Amino acid sequence: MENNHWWNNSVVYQIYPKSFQDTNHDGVGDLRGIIEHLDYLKKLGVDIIWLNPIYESPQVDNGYDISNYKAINPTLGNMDDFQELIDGIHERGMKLVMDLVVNHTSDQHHWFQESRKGKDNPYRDYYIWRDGKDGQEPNNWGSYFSGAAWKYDQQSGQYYLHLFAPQQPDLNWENPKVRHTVYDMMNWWAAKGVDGFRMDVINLISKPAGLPDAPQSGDEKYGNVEPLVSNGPRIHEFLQEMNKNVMSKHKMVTVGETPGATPDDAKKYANLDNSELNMVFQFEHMGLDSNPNPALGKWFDQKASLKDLRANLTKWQEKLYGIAWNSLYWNNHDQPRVVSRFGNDQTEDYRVKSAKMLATMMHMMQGTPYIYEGEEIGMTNAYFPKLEDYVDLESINAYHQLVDDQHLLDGKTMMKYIALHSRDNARTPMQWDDSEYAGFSDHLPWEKVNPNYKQINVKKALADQNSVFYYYQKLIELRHTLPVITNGKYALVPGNEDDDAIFAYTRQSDETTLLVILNYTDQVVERHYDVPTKAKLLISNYADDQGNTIRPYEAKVYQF
Ligand code: TEU
Ligand code: CA
Repeated sequence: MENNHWWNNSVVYQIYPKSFQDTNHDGVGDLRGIIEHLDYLKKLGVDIIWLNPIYESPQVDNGYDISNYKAINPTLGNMDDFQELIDGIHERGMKLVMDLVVNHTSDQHHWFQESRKGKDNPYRDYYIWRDGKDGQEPNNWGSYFSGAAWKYDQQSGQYYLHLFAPQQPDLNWENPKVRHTVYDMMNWWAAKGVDGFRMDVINLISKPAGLPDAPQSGDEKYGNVEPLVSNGPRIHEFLQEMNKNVMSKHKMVTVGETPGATPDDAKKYANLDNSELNMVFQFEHMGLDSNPNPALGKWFDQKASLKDLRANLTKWQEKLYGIAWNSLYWNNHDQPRVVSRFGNDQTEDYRVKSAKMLATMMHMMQGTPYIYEGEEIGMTNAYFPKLEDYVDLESINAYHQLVDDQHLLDGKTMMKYIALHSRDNARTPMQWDDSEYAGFSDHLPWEKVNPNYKQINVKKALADQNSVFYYYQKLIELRHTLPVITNGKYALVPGNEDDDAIFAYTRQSDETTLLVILNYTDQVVERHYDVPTKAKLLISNYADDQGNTIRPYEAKVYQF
């Protein structure tokens, strides 16, 4: 099975613009800061750059609350900077993917400002308004950011739906005007040269008819909306319509963010027939270390076991093969740092080795790999100790709901969980060098710098041939030069299913086979694999190969 789209053997680099590079001394990253580092990204070898939202926004949720879809946030730059950025990307043979946030807008968007004026305003039906039930919210839905998903609006006497913050009202996709306005806006950006979109929570846009109550269990204060609103009744119709109106007219790449999507859902969203999206971000492997109590959600301190991780990644590789296309990721702006979460950041040696091992695990699979800024130098969680150190509303709201309001956790335990799982771990400034503020800015940054920036930074990584950076560079180069990484069939090595320490899989094409051997632990183990004598060691994170003896966090890939 050949996968021939321009993006099939591409690697994506995700930039969180606010935290990448500040150039105008205000402590906030900006578009000119990205322009300054395009040669760095070219050196790494990535093909596509995805930017988190750079549109006009009051920044209640760092740009995921958009007040004007066709304007650049002035803190980040202007349209001329944007043009220079996109030209700079294209001149270097790379592509640009923008974030598309159309499940909701900001409450400052003029559509919502109009909508709340009253029931007969022409924009009323752009959003989801309902009467209360017995003096309460219209249903039991809880918001992703704690509290109810409904807010009562005094001015117009009804509640509006917000699956995220109250300042992020949900758009009404049942209204064809909303849909076609979105398609026009997408075509407007495409005309500016944008090469694709990452679609924020795109599988939440079709709400179930009648908006029934959501499942609610035990300690949960509100119903859990995700099983109810994800993959809703008209979602495939909407995406096919979008595809006809937008994607089919351009050489675009699209990735949908789809919490709650299973492989069967992904087969529809990301089918190779190109009728909807090109791929989706699924969340199953991101949920393996969640709390067993649903009321506590992701707040927990246990590591995912190798058994669960291997079974999950294997399921996605096998189920989508020949039918749909996978995205491959460990990190993004919502997730803790991979080396701290699935690897080991306790010693410098283990940090480097485990970062490379986890990179190998993902980058040898079938799909499109995404690298999140700083992952390529092995940046770690920040482990900030105090609630005041955190900026993100998700962590702060969750603390107040679970500790102060519901008394489900004591403050100390919650702070431990936040240190491990807060989204702020991903959003600390990029560590460029060992100067004050890590070379990110010469002004106090909007979000604190990780205190380990003197040890972990780009300058150091570029000066060390054994750094995590050069390992990622090599993985990217292998993907570009070996078609088996794009097209080969994935299989677990027989007998590996129950191994507590080693993950071993193969990728096979008519011409060649890759054997990937990964030690997920800090233990030395002995394993025998049939490696033909003519096999070549393609890449490894140790200086030598000790055959059947596999050292802590060792990763090796043979080709034969
Ligand atoms: O995230 C959607 C989403 O699923 C998150 O709420 C996720 O569950 C959570 O962040 C995990 O801790 C997208 C964006 O990636 C996120 O940054 C936005 O805050 C959110 O949508 C609302 O737009
Ligand atoms: Ca700035």
